[in-house]
Amino acid sequence: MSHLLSIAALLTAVSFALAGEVMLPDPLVTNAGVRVTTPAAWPARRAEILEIFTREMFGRAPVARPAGMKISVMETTPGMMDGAAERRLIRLDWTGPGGTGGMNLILFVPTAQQKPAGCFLLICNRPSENIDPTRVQKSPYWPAEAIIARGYAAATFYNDDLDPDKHDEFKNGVHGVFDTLPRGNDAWGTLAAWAWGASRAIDALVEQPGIDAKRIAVVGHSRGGKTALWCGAQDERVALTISNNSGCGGAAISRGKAGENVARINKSFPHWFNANYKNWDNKEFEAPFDQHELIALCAPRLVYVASATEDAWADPAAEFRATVAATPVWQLFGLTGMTATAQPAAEQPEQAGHIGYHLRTGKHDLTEYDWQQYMNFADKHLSK
Ligand code: GTR
Repeated sequence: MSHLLSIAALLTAVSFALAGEVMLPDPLVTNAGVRVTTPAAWPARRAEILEIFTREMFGRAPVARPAGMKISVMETTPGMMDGAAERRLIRLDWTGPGGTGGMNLILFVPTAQQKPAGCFLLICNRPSENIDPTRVQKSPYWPAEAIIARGYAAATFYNDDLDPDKHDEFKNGVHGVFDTLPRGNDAWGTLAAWAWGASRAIDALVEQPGIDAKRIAVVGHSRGGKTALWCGAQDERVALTISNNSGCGGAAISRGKAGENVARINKSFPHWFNANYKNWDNKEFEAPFDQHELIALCAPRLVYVASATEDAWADPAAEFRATVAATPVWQLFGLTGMTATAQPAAEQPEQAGHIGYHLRTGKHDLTEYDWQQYMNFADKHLSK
């Protein structure tokens, strides 16, 4: 009987998927089945969802800000970018049971600013020439000059400083410094280590002169986009969380997803998520969570999701759907989340609500067009 029931449930889910209407877990219903109807009840429900994503997917960081972490401004250089910006090279150092570690943070602060500037922090998962602090090499992946020209500070770090992007059984990077052995099935993976690094970068940014600690945006592309979402989901200092082409394990709904799926991502990148996430290989429809709830963890703060037309591997439709499915949590606060119900056409950004979205023509990439949309959205919603 129960067998028949589960087949029936599966068929229902499949037919929903085929109709493009996937049944999703409701972010506003608690684990005990109680509906959340007031903003005051959201923090407790948020804590439940956060625990699910920690336990089942990204993993538990063994430490928050390490006691004794040192933040050092190694160098301050005025007159960069023809005088438009001051460059600060910042070093963070920490010690844990397994030794020492640290990260470098590159920061450009606009000089022509009356008030402290909002700041875009990029989690860089591309070779470090994309974030050249000398600005001899320029990349649309981090158009620091354009960010400064729009009155924002531009900060970035290289994800490899936290944990190299290869499966080494979690020996190097911050895992080697902080892990207690044996590692549990819920121990943090590599994306959680990068997200932790983004929060440490924010520790440094909030104490920088000329930076408005209330206007910090975290940006990531693809695997960095998944990371940005996990950082923004946990760290309430992030005013605006930006997912660029994050796809599977990021903004895209996993149930019925086209392109990459949970089993495939766990096989190709066994180090990205925790061991428990492998339990959901080919079981997306049974999981007690889906990716719209990762977005919902940021509510009522600002979120932006972007897709590209040729990025079928990420599934742009599934990325957009997640913004719609997360929207009831913003509505709980009397805010609008995603204002469109149908996926906007390419180059028709939807930016009226607290969740922004655009579809860009082209391939899987983070381009200057994407950056300009993020800054347009920040101009509208991140109060000056
Ligand atoms: C792909 C991976 C995606 C995405 C991408 C990237 O190989 O399957 O999930 O993260 O890499 O980071 O560019």
